Amino acid sequence: MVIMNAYPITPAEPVESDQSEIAEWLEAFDQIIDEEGPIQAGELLEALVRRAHESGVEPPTQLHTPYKNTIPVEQELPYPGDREVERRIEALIRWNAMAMVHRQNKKDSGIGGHLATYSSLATLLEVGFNHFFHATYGDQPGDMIYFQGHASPGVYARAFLEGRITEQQILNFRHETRGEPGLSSYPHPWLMPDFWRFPTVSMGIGPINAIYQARFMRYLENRNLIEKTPRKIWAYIGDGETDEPETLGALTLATREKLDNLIFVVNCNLQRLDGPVRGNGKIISELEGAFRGAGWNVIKVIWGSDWDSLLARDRTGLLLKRMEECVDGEYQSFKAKGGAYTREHFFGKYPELLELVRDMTDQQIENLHRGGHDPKKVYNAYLRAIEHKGGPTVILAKTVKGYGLGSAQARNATHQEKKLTEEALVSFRKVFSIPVPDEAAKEGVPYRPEKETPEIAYLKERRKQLGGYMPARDKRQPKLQAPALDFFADALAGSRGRAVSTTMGFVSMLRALLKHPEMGKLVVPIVPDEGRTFGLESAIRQVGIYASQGQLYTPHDQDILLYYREEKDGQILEEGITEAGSMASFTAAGTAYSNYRLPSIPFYMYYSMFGFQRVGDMIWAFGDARGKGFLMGGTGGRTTLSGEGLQHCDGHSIVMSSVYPTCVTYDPAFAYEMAVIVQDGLRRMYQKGEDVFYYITMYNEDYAMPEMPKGVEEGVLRGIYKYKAAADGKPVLQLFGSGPILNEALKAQAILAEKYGVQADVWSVTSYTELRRDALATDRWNLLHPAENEKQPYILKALAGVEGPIIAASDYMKIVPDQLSPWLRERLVSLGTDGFGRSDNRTYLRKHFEVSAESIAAAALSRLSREKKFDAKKAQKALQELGIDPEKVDPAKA
Ligand SMILES: Cc1ncc(C[n+]2csc(CCOP(=O)(O)OP(=O)(O)O)c2C)c(N)n1
Ligand SMILES: [Mg+2]
Repeated sequence: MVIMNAYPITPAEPVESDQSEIAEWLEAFDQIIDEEGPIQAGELLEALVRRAHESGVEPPTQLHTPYKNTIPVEQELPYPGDREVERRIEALIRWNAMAMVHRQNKKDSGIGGHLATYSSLATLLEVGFNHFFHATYGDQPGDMIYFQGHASPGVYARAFLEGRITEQQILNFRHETRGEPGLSSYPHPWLMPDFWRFPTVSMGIGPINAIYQARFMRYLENRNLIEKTPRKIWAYIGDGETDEPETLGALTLATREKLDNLIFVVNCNLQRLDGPVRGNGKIISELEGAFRGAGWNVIKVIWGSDWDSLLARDRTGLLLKRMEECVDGEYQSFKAKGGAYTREHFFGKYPELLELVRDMTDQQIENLHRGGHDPKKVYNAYLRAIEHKGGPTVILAKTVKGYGLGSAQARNATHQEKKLTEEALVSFRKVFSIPVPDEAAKEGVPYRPEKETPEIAYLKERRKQLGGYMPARDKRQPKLQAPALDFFADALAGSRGRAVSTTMGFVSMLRALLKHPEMGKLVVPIVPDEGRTFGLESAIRQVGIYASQGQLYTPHDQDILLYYREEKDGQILEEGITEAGSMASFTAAGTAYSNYRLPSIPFYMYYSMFGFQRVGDMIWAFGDARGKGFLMGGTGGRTTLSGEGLQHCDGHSIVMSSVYPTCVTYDPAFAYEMAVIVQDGLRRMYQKGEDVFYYITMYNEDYAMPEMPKGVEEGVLRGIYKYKAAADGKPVLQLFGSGPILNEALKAQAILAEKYGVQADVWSVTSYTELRRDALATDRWNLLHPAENEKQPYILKALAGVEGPIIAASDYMKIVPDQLSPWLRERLVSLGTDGFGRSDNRTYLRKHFEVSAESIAAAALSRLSREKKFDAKKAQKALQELGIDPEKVDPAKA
């Protein structure tokens, strides 16, 4: 039996028990540790706990260990690096990180940047850079590092010393738009595509993405798409950041999946932006409980080596008691107020502790380091972490926010500190013995030694040993050949009268793609427990659900064809009910083309209501990361999803998707439109290498899917084409429809013609978003080229010579067609589903939201009458005939 987290258990406060008996037991236990070792001692404890349970004794739940380092001093290995040279390198990096922010704010006040985060993180990163972070394993990708976003100045400063970032870039930190190379504020692959890989600065996104990245790595390994190597994923996280639900929300997945390729390092500087993270408690202990409870291997690095001898001399345990009784608010004050204060208020509480530090000066007390600033402690923790088998590890490293920033250190305001006073600059230089010349020091300018000093040589050599510089992102685009459109022949042929939904149409296409000789294995279907909603059972049978352990049970439905099939090399990521987790998987799969040089093609199918509005920030980061793939918004439309009501019926995801610069949105009505769009998406993203991703709505209304008319492909992709012309060829009116509401427009066309003698064309609008983008780009070009012939946006070209007002209806909000108002002006009347949803059937919902065929016909007649093309009285009467109540409540407000 292997004990994952063998640790000494402090017995609960004895209640009137026999102290001497307890002492005897402890002595016996100590003997077992000495003679048999910690593993056996742990096994004994486990056996005792089991026996206690059997005997009805409730043993105390033990999620916390004493407030000291997890690794005992005697088990530490010596530091393998040259401590002195590494100290000087770190000092240079600290200097440049500080100088970069300081100078920029002197030059351009308010430009921002952070000094305090990196100053607490420096040693934690440097030990990694010098000894742990592998750039590559042969031709296999190496470790992946999620950097704390606000620490980016330190990461730049290192790259500057490595010679990868120029002085001009450093001087243009946060000056990105001046026609000269600059540096982005935070890790943004969009802005620095050969440097940053993982956007992390929106708190919580880094940690959850790191967990699912580690899982995705295993998925690729288990499916034999990449080699198994010892590569690790390191995520550096702020202690304040752990308040985000995304940070801690997926911890159990990491244990369940035994992700020993994952290491979290929490930079516990005890502060966030406004003040202490847990002034009245201890964040390290709280996190220890949370991670341990979730089954993680927890390594605490609380005290630096200079505490070792004090702890060794503390025979009574009083020092540990004092450490445990202090809350973080007090620990913060000790670092903010210095040695004398710490003597008085920390050690001074007990005369014995004062005695313990009697021979130390105040300065020496002030210099008692926290574990996260001690390379040897950090090194040992990292070593344990990478050697740990069977599950993820978290290192809880205690640090000081604003470490070394003089009067800013450990102050509540330190996070916002952007500039240092001259006095602080001098002190900074002194504390770290920064080897920069006087001039540079006084001015706070960046400094890179001109010639190859021992520091620079060492730094480069270490990185060479570890495979190369980091962070670095591979910009190359592995190219795939997209299948030709006729690969989706079934969808193009239509359903031959059978009523099916666009969702079913899509699932058939997905199943075909899964069989594609080259692309099939690269497809990654992702679903958050809605597979049956989308009719994925057949795909589950076809390629199986990924289960790292295989299927340990016989599924109860094994005897039916479409049973719940789990496989070690299953292809579907069935995530359970977590849209955030699914989005994180989508992110790992959608960026694998760069991270693993494996262009996996994710299709993430979900309830469209629980996408952009639920995990929108993660989608934003996906765009930043240059992610590719297909977001498939299922059960789309406020009136098409019947019965589910206000929290489910989506009439706005298309509005939200439109704000993501690299998101290409489509709202198709028919299976052949879906086929044209998906084929083109594969071509653009994976063949042409464009850094875009797709959002495509899918609906669950069944109707006959027509065969693709000739020559509509371009219109489908640009966003609009004429689907059904007026019968007599003389339309006075244009009807736009999207998704299933196109059918309502077609019915309205018939009503108008048959009952009112009004002829209309019907258009399928697959993307208002793309039409608007094209029109905006055309207008911009026209503005910038006044001397050249004006160009026409596609929407106006498509409508050239077309008469009459336009009634545009969709199952989304009116603002969706309104996107074209600048070009269609008063011609455009938008009908849409503004307002909270309801539970009812489609007929009633469409009536309520005024997007039914009758509502469209009524709007058309009303509009024509305003233009004096239809008698107003007749129009009013028509409303009545069509069952429209003019005094009905406005659904936007209902
Ligand atoms: C989602 C989100 N909310 C708020 C912020 C603004 N913010 C930036 S840093 C920060 C405090 C970070 O504290 P912590 O995680 O402890 O990191 P530290 O700087 O202390 O290392 C906040 C609130 C953000 N970046 N992301
Ligand atoms: Mg913090």
